[in-house]
Order: sequence, then C-alpha cells, then structure tokens
Amino acid sequence: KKIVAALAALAICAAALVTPALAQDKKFTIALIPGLTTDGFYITMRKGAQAAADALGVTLVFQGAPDFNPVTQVPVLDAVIAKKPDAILIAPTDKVQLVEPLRKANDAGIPVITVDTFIGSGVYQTGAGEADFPLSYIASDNVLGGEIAARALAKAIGDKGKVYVSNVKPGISTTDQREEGFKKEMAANHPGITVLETQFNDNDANKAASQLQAVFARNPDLVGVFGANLFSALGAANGVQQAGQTGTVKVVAFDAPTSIVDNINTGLVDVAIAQHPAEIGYFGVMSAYAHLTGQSIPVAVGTGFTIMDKANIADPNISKYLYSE
Ligand code: T6T
Repeated sequence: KKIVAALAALAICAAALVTPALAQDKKFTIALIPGLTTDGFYITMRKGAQAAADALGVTLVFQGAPDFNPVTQVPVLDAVIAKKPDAILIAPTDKVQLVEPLRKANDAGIPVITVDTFIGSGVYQTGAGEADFPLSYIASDNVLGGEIAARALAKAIGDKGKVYVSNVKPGISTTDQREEGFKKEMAANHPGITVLETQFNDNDANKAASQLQAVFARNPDLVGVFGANLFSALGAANGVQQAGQTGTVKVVAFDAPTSIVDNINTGLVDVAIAQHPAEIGYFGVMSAYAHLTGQSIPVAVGTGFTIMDKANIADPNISKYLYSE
C-alpha cells in the first residue's frame, strides 16, 4: 500500500513538473491579416511581426487579400478562423463591416488584436460597445498624423491658398482620422487656407492621379494636396507631375515607400510622414504572445512617425524607416 501511495505521490509531482513545461513548449500560431498583401506598409509590418515570432518561437501565418476591401478580406478571415490559430492580428478594412466577421473569431475563442486600423470606436475592453471585444489596438496616432500633415503643407504653401485631401474611401479608421486631424488643424490654425472637397480614390493611384488633374482643371489656383496613404500620395504626386505643376502644387505624403526618396529629391513631394509598420507588427506578435502566456496587455499601443524631407532623407537614421518592397 505504502509503495502504491509513494508511486502515486511521485506521479503527481512528475505531472506538476511536466505540465508547466508542456505549456511553455506549446508552439503558438499567430495569424496576421493585413489590409492588403501588395502594400509596402503591410510587407514591412510582416517583417516586424516575423522578427518577434522568431524571437518567441511562434509560427506566424501571413494571409491577406490583394486589395483593400472588406468584400475580399472577410473570406480570408473566415478561412483563417477555420484553421483555428491561437490568435489573430488583423488590420480591418472597414470600421463597421468587419465587426460581425471578427466577432465569429472571438466567439470561437480566438483572441483578436487589431493592428493599424480598428473596428467600432477603437476603444476596446470597456464593456460599452458592440465592437469592443478586441484585446488591443496597436497603431500610429492617425489624428496626430493628419495634424502633422496639415502643418507641413501649410508651411510649404506659405499658409495660404487652396488644397485638398486625396483619400481612400470613407469607413477606414486610419484614413478617416488622418483627414479629421488635417481638417481640424487647418480650421484651427490656418485661416488663409481653403480645404476643397476630399477626393476618394479607392486605393487606386491612377484614379488619384486623374483626380488631381481634374481638381487642378477646376481650380488652377490649387497650391497643395495631402495624400492620406501610400497610394493616394503616389497617385496625387504623379498627377502633379503629369499636370506639369511640380513645385507649384505642393504634395505632403502619408507613408514612405522607397520610391518616395526620388520624389522628395526632385521636389515633387515636400514631406513624407513615415509610419513605423515594423514596430506595429513586432508589438502585435509580442502582445498576442503575452496574452497567450497569461500576461495582461495594454489595451492600446501607440507607435511612432518619422518625418522625411529633402534635408534629412539621406540620413540613415531617417531612411531606415522607408518601407520594404
Ligand atoms: O497608410 C497605410 C495604412 O496605415 C492604412 O490603413 C491603409 O493604407 C496604408 O496601408 C498605405 O497604403
């Protein structure tokens, strides 16, 4: 009897020793669903996410749609949920349309963290909203980004004249907030500047370029444009060039693909506001892992900007924030 009891006690001790070790050895799979796959911003975010995954021994799955659209993103999300990853990081392509599809993940017990963009109001875990179930929101401060853009454009045009925002489409948290910050700053501190009607380009740079030319045709006294994301900015800059207005119509660009360097050096783009997408991806994976291993995590993590212009773009401490291709 004594021997049986001793053996049982030993087995309990062994189990106690083995169980935590097994928990630690579990290889987590974290899925990252970008806004779209063919965008230097998300390609760079993936690199940061992969760096964290490598450091933690986590498997990172990167799966997304070829365009920035809920219609194509939701089926990708459904496919990811079906594979039951341990956590989902996602840049939702619409504040409202991704709420119910993401609730399915949450209901299936898969923790959701949003990166870059948010759903609902973006304030999570308050118990107040229908869309506050994600654990954390990791992103740039996009209202501030819009304010920075407004100040840069105001400076470039001598604080007077007509400008407009080239934007993607309403309903995307990031670009909505950039426009909001831009308009707020212009209204509060730049009375000599008129902000014309926003042009929505559906994330199509060619459309943004034609819109620039159409706005310029209607307003030959146009002096500036704010491109509120990568494709809006590249398109608007191309439009300025095609209209033969380089240097006359000033461009402030959100985002920093490598091609922005040439545009800054030739004077086509005055200022580019680089986000830190690698930082977003890195902290996204770190936060998911922290949660999965029983740590509490911040409900919001703000990442930085680097402001690029002709005077600093050659500095490696600045150019390291250019996005990967
Ligand atoms: O500006 C980024 C991202 O922050 C935004 O949500 C969507 O557009 C980009 O991916 C750039 O194309």
